[in-house]
Amino acid sequence: MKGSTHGCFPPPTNYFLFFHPPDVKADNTAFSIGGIWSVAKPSLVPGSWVSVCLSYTAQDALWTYYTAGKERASGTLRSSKRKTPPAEVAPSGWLVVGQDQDKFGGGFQADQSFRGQVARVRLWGRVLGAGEVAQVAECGGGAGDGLLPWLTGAWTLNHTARVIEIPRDEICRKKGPYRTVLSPALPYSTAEKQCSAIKANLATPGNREDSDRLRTLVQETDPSCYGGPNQPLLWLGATDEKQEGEWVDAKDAAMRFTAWAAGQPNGGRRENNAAMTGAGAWADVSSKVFSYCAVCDAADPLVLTVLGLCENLPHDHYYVQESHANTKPYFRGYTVSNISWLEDRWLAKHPDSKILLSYTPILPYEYPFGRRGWVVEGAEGCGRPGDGSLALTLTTCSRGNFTCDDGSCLPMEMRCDSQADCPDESDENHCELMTIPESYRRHIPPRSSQNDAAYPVSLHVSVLALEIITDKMEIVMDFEVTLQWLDRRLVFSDLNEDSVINGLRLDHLNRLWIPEVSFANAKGNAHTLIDGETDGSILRWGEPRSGDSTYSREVYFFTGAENPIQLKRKYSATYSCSLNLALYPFDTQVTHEQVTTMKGMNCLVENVRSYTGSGALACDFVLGAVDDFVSWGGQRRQRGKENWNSVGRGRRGR
Ligand SMILES: [Ca+2]
Ligand SMILES: [Ca+2]
Ligand SMILES: [Ca+2]
Repeated sequence: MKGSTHGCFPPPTNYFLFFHPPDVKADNTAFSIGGIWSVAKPSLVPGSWVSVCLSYTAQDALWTYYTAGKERASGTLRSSKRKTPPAEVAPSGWLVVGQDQDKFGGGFQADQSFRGQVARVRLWGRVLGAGEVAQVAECGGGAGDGLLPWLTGAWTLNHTARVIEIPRDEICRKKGPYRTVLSPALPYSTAEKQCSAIKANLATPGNREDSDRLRTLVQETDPSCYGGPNQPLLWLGATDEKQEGEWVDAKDAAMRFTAWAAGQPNGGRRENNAAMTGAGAWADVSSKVFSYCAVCDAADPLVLTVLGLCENLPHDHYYVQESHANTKPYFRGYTVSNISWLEDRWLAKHPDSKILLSYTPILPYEYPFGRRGWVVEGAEGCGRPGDGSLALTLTTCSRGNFTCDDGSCLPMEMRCDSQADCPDESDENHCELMTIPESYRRHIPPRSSQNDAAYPVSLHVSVLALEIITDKMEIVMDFEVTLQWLDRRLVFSDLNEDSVINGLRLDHLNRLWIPEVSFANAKGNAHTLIDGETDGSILRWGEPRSGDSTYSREVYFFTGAENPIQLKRKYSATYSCSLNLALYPFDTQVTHEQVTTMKGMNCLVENVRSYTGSGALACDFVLGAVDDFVSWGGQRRQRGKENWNSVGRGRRGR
């Protein structure tokens, strides 16, 4: 099977269905038997032939899913409604390939069809063993043809489906290496980087035959690489950089085959890389001086995902390197578009669309892998007026990874964590942290939900120091106020587990609604402040949601409904004390720190009781048990007590 499907869940008339529906997570393959659905993964590698096998026994409802001859998933097919497994399949019926039938033997829709190639579909009347499945995957005949052999003439063709001849070797050939030619001549370090950006290594031939194939591939792809039989043609992955005289390939494996020209290697510590001549002989050369063509070898086909294509662009999001054309790799989209090189630029074309995307590299050997500025012709960028350019990312990185501008991949956790991890440090660029919608009004407090008028804010006061000025009967208190609240109007991006890294700048804070708290019985006008001393941050409490492929950078979004804003600031306030300190320290007296909310916080007061000092603050104090006087929509969250406890009862110690 080779290609991709677009379809929808069918009515229950189909006894057996097996496909890759777009409404199931993209990595999964779905199937149903007798109307009961299940999902298996991983799915197919797009653009390359893969054997797919599903086995099922009606007695115990056991299924096993194989791709490329290996077991990938298994399970039992039962539904919550129907405890019994589906009945055995009834005699007579239709076997439809590439479509789900909406009615018996028909009701086909072109936009729900499989797009790609299918070969050697067979059905067996028994469950094949794992060994047999592996044999079938390699086009071996051990399992026989089963109930239904693959007869190309036996099928009725609908719509645009047609029969093509595919050489058996193309389906059954041993996989890899998948080769990508880099040309024209380029420096060694650039070639190495380009290969690594597509999860490949600089090629080193494994035997004489392979050496000839490599040479022919380069010469045929770009004749300009060939300078004559005795001139270097391409870089090899072979190096003795680490240990002089000990040559290894690009994966650090010992050489299985070498073809040194007479007298080579001879460069000692000055020449630590190998190049192959037009005649296939090797020489050690310096990586710093020369430029040659190169070939990247990968175990899997080169599949590129394009990020940043906005919705009005028809181009495919996935491309597979199918061949080489015009001296460069040629990428075919899952449906009909392609990415190819023409004269001096890379073009992404869709045959049915006048919209052309192009990228013109500064240096002719630069590839569009990674994040690049593309020009949009025939349409205004992403629909924004005057926007004819677009940042597109062509990436080989898998889900959960971030693509650096140069194409290398990092775990998403390294994105915006204040440490440069990409070779070009691009993981720390464009760390937006927060999106404030245009409709945001900072004088309007957030709401906890549609029906809820009141809004909870957590207030935590932590006393840092107390000084008693006996002659004035005053207490000077140093304390830290922590406020936490949720603002569901906001969206945060790429939050870090360490909230220090999610720090909000003053200009952020000045655009947000901020609760204000005053220290009512302190002397003077004492209240919370937003200034350079205020420490604002976002706490990552919720699960991330991945941005879709219209974003040119992989992004994790966090909703303001789950991830609170936190403000911390230290204050010093003077309280007039009505204590009689004559007997101090031999008695117990009580004073209050009064905290009230003010200014635009009438909605708060319902849920946040003002703290009126239910416990005493001690002069030589002990901070004791605490009150939880705040709840988030009625649900207290356990995030470590210290975050939630107010300054509590202090007891005068002795
Ligand atoms: Ca050397
Ligand atoms: Ca040499
Ligand atoms: Ca980083």
